[in-house]
Amino acid sequence: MVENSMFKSKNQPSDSCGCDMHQVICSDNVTNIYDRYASQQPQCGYSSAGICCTLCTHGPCQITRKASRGVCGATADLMIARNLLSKVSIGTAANVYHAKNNARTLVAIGKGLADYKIKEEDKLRSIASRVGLDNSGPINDVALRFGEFFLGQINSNDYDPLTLVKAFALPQRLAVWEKLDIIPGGPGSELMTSLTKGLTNMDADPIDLMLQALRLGIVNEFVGLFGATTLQEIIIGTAKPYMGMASIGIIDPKFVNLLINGHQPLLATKVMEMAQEEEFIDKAKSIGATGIKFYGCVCEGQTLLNLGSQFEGVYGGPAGNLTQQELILATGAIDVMFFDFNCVLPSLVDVAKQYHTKLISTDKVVRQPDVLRLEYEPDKVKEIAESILNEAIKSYTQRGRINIPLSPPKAMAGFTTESVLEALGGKLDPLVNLIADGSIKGVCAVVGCNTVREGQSGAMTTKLVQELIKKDILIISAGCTTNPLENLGLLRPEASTQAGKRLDGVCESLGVPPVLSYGGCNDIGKIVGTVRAIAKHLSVDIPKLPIAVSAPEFMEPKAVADAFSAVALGMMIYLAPLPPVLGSPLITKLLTEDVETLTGGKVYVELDPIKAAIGIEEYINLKRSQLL
Ligand code: XCC
Repeated sequence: MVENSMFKSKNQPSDSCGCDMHQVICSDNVTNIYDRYASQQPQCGYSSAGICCTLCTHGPCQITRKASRGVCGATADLMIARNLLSKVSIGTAANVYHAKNNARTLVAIGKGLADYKIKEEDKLRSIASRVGLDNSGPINDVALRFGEFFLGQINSNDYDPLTLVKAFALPQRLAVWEKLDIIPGGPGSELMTSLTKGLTNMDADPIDLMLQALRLGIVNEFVGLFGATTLQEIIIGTAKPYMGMASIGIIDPKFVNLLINGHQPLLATKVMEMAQEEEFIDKAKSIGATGIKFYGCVCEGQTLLNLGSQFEGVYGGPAGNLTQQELILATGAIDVMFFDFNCVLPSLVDVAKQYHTKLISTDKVVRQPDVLRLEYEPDKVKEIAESILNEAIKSYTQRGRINIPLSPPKAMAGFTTESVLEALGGKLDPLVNLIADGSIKGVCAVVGCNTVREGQSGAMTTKLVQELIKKDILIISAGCTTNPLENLGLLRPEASTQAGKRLDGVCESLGVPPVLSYGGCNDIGKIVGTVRAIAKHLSVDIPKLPIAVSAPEFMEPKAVADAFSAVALGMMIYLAPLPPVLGSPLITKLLTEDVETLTGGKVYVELDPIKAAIGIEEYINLKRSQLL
């Protein structure tokens, strides 16, 4: 690969495929996330500590040695609490939006308007009866009833406690939330209240703002993440263990190639289904391609790998995460990239032009100037899918230079509460016994994004995971964090030799890797499902379990909302990089210590992955000693 003077930043991809492609994109003088990060240095210290406010025209204000308050009188505590609540609001809104699209699809299926068949009938009937609906009769009638019920929950008032929360939360959790008065009502209404509280000179009580953030955390889990995962599974199927491939190296230039990006795979599964029809295979062959293939980017790539067994030979695997999005296009071998939700870098329009890729937006919330819009509507999936395939076939003929790095690693994915149970003979007892006898010391979820901050870009995630598995702590991953773990081969069953002896023994006997991928970041909802099942099985509340959560390279508002969900659920969540709260000793202490006395959950921050692994192990050991 060509050395280039632009290839100068210290913050490079942590994997060799990414490094190679970074050199390519730099040699081509094309904008990319690594170089833009370097150009932004040094970044603002006030914002990093959370002590700035741009809400009104008295400002912008910063808290400094000579100014302990903004012009309006807001303290650092208030600025930080208000900013945090605003991030939790954005993140919760986004997850609920995703859930709403799934519920709309259920309604359309129920009315016979959408070209989908319910794949998980039992699951749908079971959740319908949990919320008190009639679950008998034709399955499409149940889909209509549940879909309309779910949309009704989204639009309900914030003074009526949500049925979804009352039906699915553990009774012990409900009691904790009742005491704190944070059992939420409808998401739309709760979000309106939250944003109103965040107005200038409105709610000036940092503690009240943080309680509202916890309330949104509950909405985020029981409407956003639940709707994004469970409703999706009902429509397109539940994941099953599957051995696939990952990394940028999976792209096969002989095929017409489509990159799927986002979080909402309903449309993508339909496009992949149609790509297998003779009509499209013939069209691809007529222009000299071997066939049509799909790859995933960001979380949808991981979610689709989990459904890999349904798309054998069509879905090539997850090519990369957000930090690699531009690098994937720089291969020159992606003919169409279609995206349905975050994360889509705003720079893509320019990058795509350089490498011939045709961009297509498939949801009204993702728009870029001059990008073709074929927006998802449940009753139009077939015609949208057809147009996407035709665009890809057209674009294939426009290719220029191709640059594909190294051979890709294998990756086993497709885990979920059901498949973990299946691997253990259909019962939770074996898992509980393995934890009780120390073969598995505990479980740590490793979720969320990767950032391009120096020392991160996957490096932080992989170091943390390598340390944790050495300590016999089983990893469940979800989100873009899975990508660097795949690139390092940690999702292969053979990777268990890198784990401690006891965990290695468990993985070997079950034929699974020490990192179990649950899919994309929305699939965090499925991780919570597993945790809830274990707690229920043991008849204890969630904070009693030797289970921790970590987001070692968290990046954006959905992750902040997820962090508040974890704290509300009573779990410790480890975060890096530093969340923008350190300018307020009050909020820092509240989130890292005091909240534990309220919900049983807390935030743990540590920038060194080795020390972080020790901290997580100590937490797990403490929970073990209290439980066993
Ligand atoms: Fe975006 Fe989920 Fe984060 Fe990946 S993991 S960088 S949000 S795509 Ni949520």
